[in-house]
Amino acid sequence: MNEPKMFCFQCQETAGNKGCTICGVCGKTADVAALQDGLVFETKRLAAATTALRAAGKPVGRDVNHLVTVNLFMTITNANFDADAIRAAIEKTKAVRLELAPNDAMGAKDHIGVLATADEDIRSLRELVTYGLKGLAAYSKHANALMQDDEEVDAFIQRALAATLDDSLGVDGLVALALETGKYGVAGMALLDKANTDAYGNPEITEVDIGVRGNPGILVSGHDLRDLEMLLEQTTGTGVDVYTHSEMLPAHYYPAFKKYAHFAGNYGNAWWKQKEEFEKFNGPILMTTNCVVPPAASYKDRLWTTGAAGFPGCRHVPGGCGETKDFSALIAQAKTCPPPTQIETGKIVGGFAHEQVFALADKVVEAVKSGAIRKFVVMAGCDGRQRTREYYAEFAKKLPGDVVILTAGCAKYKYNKLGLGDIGGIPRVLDAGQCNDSYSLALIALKLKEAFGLDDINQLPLAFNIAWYEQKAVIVLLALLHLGVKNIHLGPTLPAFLSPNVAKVLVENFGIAGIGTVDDDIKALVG
Ligand code: SF4
Ligand code: SF3
Repeated sequence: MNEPKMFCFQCQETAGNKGCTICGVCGKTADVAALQDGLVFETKRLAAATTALRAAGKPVGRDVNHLVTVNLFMTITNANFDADAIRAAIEKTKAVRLELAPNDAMGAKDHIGVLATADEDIRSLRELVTYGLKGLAAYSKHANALMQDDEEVDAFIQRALAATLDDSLGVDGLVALALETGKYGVAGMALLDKANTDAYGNPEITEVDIGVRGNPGILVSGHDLRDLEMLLEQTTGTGVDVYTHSEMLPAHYYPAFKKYAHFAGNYGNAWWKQKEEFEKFNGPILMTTNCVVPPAASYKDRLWTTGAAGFPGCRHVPGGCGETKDFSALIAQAKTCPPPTQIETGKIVGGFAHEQVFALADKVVEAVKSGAIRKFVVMAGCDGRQRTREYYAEFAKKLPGDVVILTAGCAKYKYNKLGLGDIGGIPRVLDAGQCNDSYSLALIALKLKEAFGLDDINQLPLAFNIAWYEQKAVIVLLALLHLGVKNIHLGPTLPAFLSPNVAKVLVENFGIAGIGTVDDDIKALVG
């Protein structure tokens, strides 16, 4: 067999559900894959140095913590395709490590890339931890952008990264580390929830327009609310409207953004439809994070990146935590563009994060007690382009009318426009927000547990049918496992990075299962 040009199996779309070996299904080239492997390794090496410093009672600066989180974020699926940006991050990381630990003599070559670990179970667990940490780093980075940090989370990210280079750590130690990653996943999502709600208020029930207005517009995608805020401020009074795309939709639910009259609505759907939708949007598009699809030439000069996102040939708006980014060039471009072409009309409703649902708790509990609501199904997670994901639209359509869907993340686009109705005024699709707002769903479940006087979250009339795609879903999954949630169905395929033995551990201890047919799964999950 020929040597693979690259090896990556971190996302759900990995080739043949085994691994991308020639180029990424996502569009990542072998060169960029090698650079990302190098950046992950250099970041782990820096983490080993900072972990040693902490063990010696020495402090580690916030800028070093932020470097670790941004580096990991850059290697998440569909975040950064820009070889130069990744190369620069590698050089910066090396320089910081040499400053902190001039005598670090670790052999590099043995640790770079997934296949450097020969034993498939150790490899599987190291990658499970690494991908969970990538997701956690992404969420930390968003909190950092709002000037909130949790030193314990950062110290854990670095300790766990270092542990994935530790050859003395066997299967049991790595399983424990994966579960501990889930614990810090909860802490990381709590940090981000606090950062978002401190800055922008608690999400509230909101109708979001999905049509267009007559002005030129800027479309903002990704997950970074601080970037959106700066853009809204800088576009005020310019005659340019701002629309959200994909994971930025939940920004409309926050009270603080409602004051911007030019915050026009949500345009389009989940990330994978961006080629046709960005073409039709006509104006500039700002990608604040993943998911970036390699752009068509027709709109490449309108695609801008910022933060951890990047694409070669697309302009990047610089700026770190606490700095004000300058979006004037993007705004100037918008003014020269025609208004967006309408692709949909109507409204969608969301904003069912924890405080809003707590305010409705009596109504919800009453509906369950009276039998009006039979069950809740958590269908949070990611959307994707594979046909097999039609399963989730079908599943939502075929769910009995007395079942409520709790969602977060871009998975919702498979069913949030189906008009699934309501139960006594409670919509059948309750959208808490972005994938990180799965934390809200966990708080809602804990609140229901309390309201019903149960000892165990698994006794609730609640089932989990989660769709995953990239590494943020991995940290959400590990967080749910840490909270004691059992019998999660995960699809459309189980991760390729789970070796048969590691998958067995998850099945036996947590009842994790894949998906089957829609009818069988509805029977199994809601009876
Ligand atoms: Fe393949 Fe996914 Fe890795 Fe891209 S991120 S190279 S699609 S496994
Ligand atoms: Fe979506 Fe990329 Fe995961 Fe944040 S935008 S949920 S896939």
